[in-house]
Amino acid sequence: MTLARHGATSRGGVNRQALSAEDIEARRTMIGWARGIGCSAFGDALGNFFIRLEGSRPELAPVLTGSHLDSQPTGGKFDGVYGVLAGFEVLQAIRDSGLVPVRSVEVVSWMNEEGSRFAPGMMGSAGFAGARTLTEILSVRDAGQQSVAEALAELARALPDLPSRPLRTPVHSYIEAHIEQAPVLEARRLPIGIVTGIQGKRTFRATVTGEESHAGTTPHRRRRDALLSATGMVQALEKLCFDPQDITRFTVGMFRVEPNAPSVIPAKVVFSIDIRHESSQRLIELGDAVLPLCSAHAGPCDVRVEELSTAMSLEFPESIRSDIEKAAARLGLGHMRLLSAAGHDARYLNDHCETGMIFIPCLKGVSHHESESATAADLAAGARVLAEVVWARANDLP
Ligand code: HGY
Ligand code: MN
Ligand code: MN
Repeated sequence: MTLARHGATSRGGVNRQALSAEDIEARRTMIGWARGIGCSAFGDALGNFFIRLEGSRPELAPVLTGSHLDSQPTGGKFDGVYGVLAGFEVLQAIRDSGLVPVRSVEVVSWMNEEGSRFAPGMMGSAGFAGARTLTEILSVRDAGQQSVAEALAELARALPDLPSRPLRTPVHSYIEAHIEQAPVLEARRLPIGIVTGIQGKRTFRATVTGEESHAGTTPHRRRRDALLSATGMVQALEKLCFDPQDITRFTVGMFRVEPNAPSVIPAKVVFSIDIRHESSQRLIELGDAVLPLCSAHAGPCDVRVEELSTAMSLEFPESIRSDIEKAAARLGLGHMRLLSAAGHDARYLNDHCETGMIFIPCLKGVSHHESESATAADLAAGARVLAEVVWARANDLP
């Protein structure tokens, strides 16, 4: 609730864009908390933020947990933040126990998981794991044309004494706690989800170019109306992605018209395309059809389609899934295995170290919405399972 004040919206949600003033203030709050329990805090070249509890053998690869502090524009209080704070609770519990783990334990907040200010999302985790280069990330600009590099420079000015660490440092294992963002656990009245994997996702940006002209004097035959062409493309894509089993997920969430004036024929439309499917084969087929379909519906306009992210379906290793399952059983907490339909930073850590995720239910499965909520009992249950798994792995000797 304290962190939710950073970017609080009037309807009880959160708007805390990546590297915004609100994001910086949330980090400042956590630095204070970290130092309060004798832990250190540091960043890296991509604006990822870490809190470290030193183990008895600090030279060993640490166990990492966490998620993200940035939110969607009409986001909730729990998406991402829960994983960061559950991780912080683990550090506090270790401190309070007076025990010292062999491996250090770190809590991370990945930069720009949501991808709403800077597209694509998951920049911090992808860059940390080497799936994206620093150069390509730093050059991405937001709608106001500010680059990630410029936003990171503002972060550095705001938190000048935060030491920085290299990217791709060794990690023993990464466990992320997150709300499910779907209604399965709640419907089954189970507090714990053992996440088996993450469905695939391909995102694109389409730029449709026409020509601005006078709404009253330009005859239809002379128009190059970017909005009409763009809406034709969206309708065609919707038909392409429709499936009776309702497994495919197709979303156009961002649709920017320029010059966006009532009496000017739209000269340009930029829109996002987000396609997800648990079958990588189907995702490849659908994603490969995007450009031809947009071109076929361009009419008198031009269209450019850039693929921003390509991520196939993945499975987390059975070793960490069974650790989570055993911890839930030990704690007497109902649990089930399920696939994540939402994307998470754990996707990129999965290529860097042994990785797994713990889900807890959220109210009606609603997320990316200001009404997002979770119960204290479920939040605590997830943190306890996380603590069990993190503690065991932090004492797993090489
Ligand atoms: O889009 C996603 O799946 C993530 O919640 N940003
Ligand atoms: Mn999230
Ligand atoms: Mn999200």
